[in-house]
Amino acid sequence: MLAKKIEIALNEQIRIEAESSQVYLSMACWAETQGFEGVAQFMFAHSDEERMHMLKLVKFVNERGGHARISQLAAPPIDFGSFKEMFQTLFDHEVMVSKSINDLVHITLEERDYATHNFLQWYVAEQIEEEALARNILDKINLIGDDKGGLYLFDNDVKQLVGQVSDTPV
Ligand code: OFO
Repeated sequence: MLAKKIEIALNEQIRIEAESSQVYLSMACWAETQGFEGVAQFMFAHSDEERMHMLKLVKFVNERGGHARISQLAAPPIDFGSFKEMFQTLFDHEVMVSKSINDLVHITLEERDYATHNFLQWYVAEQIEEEALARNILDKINLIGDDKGGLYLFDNDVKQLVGQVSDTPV
């Protein structure tokens, strides 16, 4: 049985994962309207992945006797300025999510809920991967700057990452 404090914190994480999915969906739409198919595919896949992160939490909460609450979500940005700004936003977002997961893990230790603590280790590992991937992309785009040819090649490169994102087990 979940302690109320844990249930509330997990529900908060459910909202964060759902909002992540919306943010990446909006990024996908922006990239698609700019003609960057590779980046768009990457973002659509990433959006799906975030939804899976959310669903995994939803199922866990309900299975442990809690009630997963599906809440209203904040609207994501619609314009991202440039690819550099967009990937910076993505990186900052993942850092925020990692902090939120860490806070959640901390609460489980305070409450001595070792089952939830164990369950959350998957998210801890996932955040390490997601931050590394975002940092990697950001480094590349910082090298390219505004060079059109470079951005074209970058778009193709990012397409290769789509499998990597969607292969993540949930
Ligand atoms: Fe759910 O990992 Fe990104 O946000």
